[in-house]
Amino acid sequence: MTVNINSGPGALDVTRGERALVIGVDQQSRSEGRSAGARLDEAVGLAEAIGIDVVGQRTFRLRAPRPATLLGKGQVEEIAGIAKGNEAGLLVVDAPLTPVQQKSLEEQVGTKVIDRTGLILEIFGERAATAEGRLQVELAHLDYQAGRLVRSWTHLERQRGGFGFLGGPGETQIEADRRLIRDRMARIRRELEHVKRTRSLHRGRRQRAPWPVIALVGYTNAGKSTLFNRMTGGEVLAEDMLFATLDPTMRDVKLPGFDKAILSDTVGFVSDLPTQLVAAFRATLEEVASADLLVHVRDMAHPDRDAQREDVLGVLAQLGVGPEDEGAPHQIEAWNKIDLLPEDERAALSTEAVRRGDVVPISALTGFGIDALREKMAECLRRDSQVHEMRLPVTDGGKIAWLHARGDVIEQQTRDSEVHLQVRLSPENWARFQSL
Ligand SMILES: Nc1nc2c(ncn2[C@@H]2O[C@H](COP(=O)(O)OP(=O)(O)OP(=O)(O)O)[C@@H](O)[C@H]2O)c(=O)[nH]1
Ligand SMILES: [Mg+2]
Repeated sequence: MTVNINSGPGALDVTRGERALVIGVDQQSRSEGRSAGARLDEAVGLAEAIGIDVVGQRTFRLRAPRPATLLGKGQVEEIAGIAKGNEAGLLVVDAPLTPVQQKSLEEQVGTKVIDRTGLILEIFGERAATAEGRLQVELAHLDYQAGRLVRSWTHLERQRGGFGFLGGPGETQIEADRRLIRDRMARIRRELEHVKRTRSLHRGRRQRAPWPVIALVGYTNAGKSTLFNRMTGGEVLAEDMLFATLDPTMRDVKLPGFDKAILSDTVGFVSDLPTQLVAAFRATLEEVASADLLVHVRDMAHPDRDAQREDVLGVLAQLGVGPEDEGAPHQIEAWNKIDLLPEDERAALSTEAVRRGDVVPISALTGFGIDALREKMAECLRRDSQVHEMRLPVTDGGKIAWLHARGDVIEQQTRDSEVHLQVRLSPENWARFQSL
């Protein structure tokens, strides 16, 4: 039996357990710094993340992309043969397809076809857990779908669960679908506005919380959740599955010299993230923007680790928290999974890390380097800090407690009804303190 993964209007009709072929496209221009094999594995991982049964996978080399089908004629015939032989009902193409290419491939291969963007949207559609996340994903889905509504495509739209009824007299199916999509998008935007307003109220309250916040960011499957669990004793889902985490989670973390700090686990990034989804990320990643420190967790055993790093920095920049953005949190890198590397490479990375100073090699799995990472986090939170002298009325217990939590209290004396303090504070915290 097949179950519809998405039943909302954004659904692309991919079904769990569906037998599928995953096709990689090796194009010179798109493969910079990546191995075709690792890329194909990732696409298979994405498909498996929503329960698609991958019955065949293969990368095709592309010399000159054909406008009609992207792939060459012989290649399309070959794929059709493989699909038939494996009784596949779905073809996943790990590349962006134009609506026309998608339609031609569906006809010539004889299966449904989705591209990488469609696949990622499916995953997010299935996983989004918060009201806001669901709305953002639905919006992205509709936006993607609207672009796919092309003339002469009506029969397919119906098949894939278009809105399925005609509008007024003389209105074509496509026009009706377009209008419905537009209306629905407008409604979602209004709902989102409302959710956002509510959230910023909550956030206003949280921002006054005196604890420093550290956010883990990184490519999907890099080990963020494993590290989060190790450092906080938490039990979030950490699995060898792409996009295991979609909603941010926060928990207390122990850091040397800090009464309390908060660690935030976040959704992973992936290359060629659909632009429609970046907005969805922005919403879930507001925690990241308001964090005091970002720890970029990297899978150092991955063949594409450098390309992945670029992807992550690219998305962070789109979110306005790239290393160059003004007011963005400090960033360090945690070089994870070094237990998987041979001894000599591990040694080389350790030397490099010492030289750079903003990097800590770790293994979230074995616990190697975690204490050093705690030290580094604490050091960064204290960086640029200055000692401030102040006097507060003894009755101001809230502010005094705040200073103890956020800063490093070097000296404290009570004279008459005043408390004299010497406190080391980061510039951010000093600014916060003044607005308390
Ligand atoms: N060998 C090894 N495996 C690790 C290490 N850290 C994490 N893993 C494995 O990597 C896989 C992914 O780990 P997660 O913690 O779920 O990764 P994530 O970054 O949270 O991934 P998403 O939530 O999907 O973005 C799991 O199978 C982990 O067991 C490590 O240091 N060494
Ligand atoms: Mg995770």
